[in-house]
Amino acid sequence: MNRITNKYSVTISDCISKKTPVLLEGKITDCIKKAKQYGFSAAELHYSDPKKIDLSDAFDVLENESISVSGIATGAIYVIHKLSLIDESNTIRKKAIERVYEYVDIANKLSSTIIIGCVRGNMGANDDKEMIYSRLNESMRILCKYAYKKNVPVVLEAINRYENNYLNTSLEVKNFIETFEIPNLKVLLDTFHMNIEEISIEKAMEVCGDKLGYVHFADSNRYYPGAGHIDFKKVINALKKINYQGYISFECLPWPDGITAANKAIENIKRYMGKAERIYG
Ligand code: LER
Ligand code: MN
Repeated sequence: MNRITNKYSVTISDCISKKTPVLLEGKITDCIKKAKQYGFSAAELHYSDPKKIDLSDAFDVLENESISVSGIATGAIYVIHKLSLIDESNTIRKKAIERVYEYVDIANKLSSTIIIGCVRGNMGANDDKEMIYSRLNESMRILCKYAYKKNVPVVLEAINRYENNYLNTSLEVKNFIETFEIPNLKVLLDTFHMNIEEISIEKAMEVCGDKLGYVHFADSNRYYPGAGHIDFKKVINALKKINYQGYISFECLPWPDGITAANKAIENIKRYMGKAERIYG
């Protein structure tokens, strides 16, 4: 009988806002201590600039608190700095890839995964889909090769249509990554996006099977699990069926505030885990 993963991670940043799905704010070392105190086994880093990731004391604190860095988000490269992996300019694509390299170097030091979400950019109204896929393919090939040499896993996220206008579903991302023969590239599924895009969240997870490398949990309104209407018992059962052993990272809006949301998220998910076990065995 498969056992469900018990690796929970919380999103952290040097600067959080009501509109971005990050829960804890502050210096990495302080956030790591808080994450441990609230019962998480890892933190996911959301920093607008890799240079702001101060590793000086982080190693000691990570070791003392026996906590890991599960993932490093790269979305700021596009959202803030406007560099994308599919830009028509070779120079901009190269700059975007080089920015990802900076995060990969940190991921290598922290034994973490790199998250490729919004940095893939958006298609223009008149862009040809095949050309866009081929640009993304080329950029991903280059950066996954770099990450592979540094022993860093990479995950590509399915994101809802209102934020990214292609690669919105689990199947689209899975099919895309299967065109690669790169062993360090897997799918990231986020329940908030899935609630918008998928016919069935559970089936979409099952479709990914062992290609699923990372999971973001947030409820239908992007608040903590339990504050909306996604049935997390079913989601947990789907993860169990495919024997998912990766991280469940809480990428939720800090509502009513980040600390309350982080505590509610972990408390509710542990309860749903127990219920899922009783219902589905
Ligand atoms: C990134 O993981 C994500 O889910 C996007 O919606 C960024 O907000
Ligand atoms: Mn996400």
